[in-house]
Amino acid sequence: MTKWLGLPELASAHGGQIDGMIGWVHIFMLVLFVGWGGFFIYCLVRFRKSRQPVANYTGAKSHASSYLEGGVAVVEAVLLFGFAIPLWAARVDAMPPEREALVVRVTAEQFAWNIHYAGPDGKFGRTDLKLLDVSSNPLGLDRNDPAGKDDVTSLNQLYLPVNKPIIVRLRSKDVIHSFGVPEFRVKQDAIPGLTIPFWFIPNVTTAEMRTRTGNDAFQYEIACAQLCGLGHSSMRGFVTVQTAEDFQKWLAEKSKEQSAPDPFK
Ligand SMILES: [Cu+2]
Repeated sequence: MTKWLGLPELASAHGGQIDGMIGWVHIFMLVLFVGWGGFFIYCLVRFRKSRQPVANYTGAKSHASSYLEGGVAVVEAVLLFGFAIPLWAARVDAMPPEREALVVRVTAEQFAWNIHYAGPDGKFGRTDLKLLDVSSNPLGLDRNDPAGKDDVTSLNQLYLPVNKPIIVRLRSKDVIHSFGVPEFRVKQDAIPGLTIPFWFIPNVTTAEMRTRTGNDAFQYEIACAQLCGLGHSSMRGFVTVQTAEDFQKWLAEKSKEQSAPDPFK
């Protein structure tokens, strides 16, 4: 229904509702625009100088415009209470249970996205500021913690399984950033000092999207949606949506690779 708005391709379960909302707001604003525009032109003609040489200090006596404004307020209230607030509540209150979802920690920093998976054991390892090293351990992950041995970290590469609820726990190391993936209809600010959870269900794999768009190089992109400094425009991450099997394989491989002792140390 919202193809006419030129929105990006849709690749998440809840995205249709957001598009519907955007569509209705546009339709309603178009009606308002035409209505008020017409009224304006009517006034220009009706109250032109040749017809109305002397100003009338009493003004309009009918209540038509008050009723019209009342009607507009009612439609706006319906948009707000009927569509926007229920949609927002469903996104924010109804988090899926963690055992049915994949939990990923995403930590934004100038100018990169640090991704952290709990690994096959499903438990995040301890992180400690003292272990933080900008180049080798940007999250300060303690590999000696039993829960942290199999954890997987990556830079700017977010891998996700298709059709599974994803809970992202979003943080920032420095300034305000914003995690935005237009195809998922997801955008959330990262605020220093807070961990903000949000969730979505990606429902189109990267491979499917490449066929759908006819673009073999298609990539879902995490665009930082808050101007966060000089390197803001280069703060790009990529999301690869895979089948559940491919994702498990990827996670197991990375976990093995990263838990092996570093041969260069
Ligand atoms: Cu940023």
